[in-house]
Amino acid sequence: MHQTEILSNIIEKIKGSKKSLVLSHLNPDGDTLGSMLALGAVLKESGHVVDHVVSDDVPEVLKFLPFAEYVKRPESEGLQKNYDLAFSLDCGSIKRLGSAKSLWFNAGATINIDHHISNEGFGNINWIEPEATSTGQVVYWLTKELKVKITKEIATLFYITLLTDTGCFSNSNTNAEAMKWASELILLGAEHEKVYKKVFMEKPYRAVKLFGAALNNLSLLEDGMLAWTYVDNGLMKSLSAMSEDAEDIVDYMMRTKGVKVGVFFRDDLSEIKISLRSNTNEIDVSRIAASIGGGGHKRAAGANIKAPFDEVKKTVLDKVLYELKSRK
Ligand SMILES: [Mn+2]
Repeated sequence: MHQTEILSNIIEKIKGSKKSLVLSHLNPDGDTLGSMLALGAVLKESGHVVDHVVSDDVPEVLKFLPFAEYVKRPESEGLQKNYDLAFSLDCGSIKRLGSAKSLWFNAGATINIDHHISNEGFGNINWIEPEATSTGQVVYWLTKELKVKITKEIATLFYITLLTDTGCFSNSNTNAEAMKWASELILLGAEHEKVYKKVFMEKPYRAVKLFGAALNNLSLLEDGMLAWTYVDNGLMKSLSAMSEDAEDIVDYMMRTKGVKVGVFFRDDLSEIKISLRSNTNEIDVSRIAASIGGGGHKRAAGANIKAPFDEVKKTVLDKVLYELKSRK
């Protein structure tokens, strides 16, 4: 199922190298961090010296992840220089690497591993598997091929990529393959109960309050097929909320009966962050996101726009309404 030639190229690169850099995307989630930390451990096991770099902070709810203590910022002291290899995990576009971009460009070879259909192919080697449940699953295939032992910690990291990217086994990518993989990981010792509890059942109070405020702002359009809401910077500030606290709001909106598309806006003063979700294969939100400079998957995508909120709101909602109307 995976692309054998690309895979053997990557294996060859890994075998011929010693110093590696592994990178997650801005505003890191369970998939990008889980796949980066798992790959870091696998490369170490293959004899590499590895640096783990993210341009944003690791969200509080993900700090418990095995090896999360290794994560550094691009500007941190003590990073190696002249990497043989740089790996980008779960980043659809080079922009998503943030200020780690300069480290990426200085590496001997760059390897882009992802499952976003919209991936721009910005690496020397690009291994993009849109059918993979998570980027973590692509790293899992690589690990198997490298014949590195999957420890309990690595299995737990893979499990979190699966759990978060399937929306706790509820999204359209929750198929027999995903369930089979979950079973394999649990047999390998993945701490599945702990992961679920830590990520989903220990939200900070401020995040739960933010959730409530966002749901209070919820509106429906187009006979209830479009749900949208927003939070502004004033609200975020009054709750001392952080961007990570707003992560799940858009997914929760999609529980509304009859909703086909959900849009969530967050105005953080410097720009408007837009999250898009689709409940139906008829509407591909990655195309809508791409038309405003973002990207993602068919059913989950996003973009950031520097423009006044009312303008952005109108542009995005009009695009979604157009899609909904043309499919009636
Ligand atoms: Mn992902």
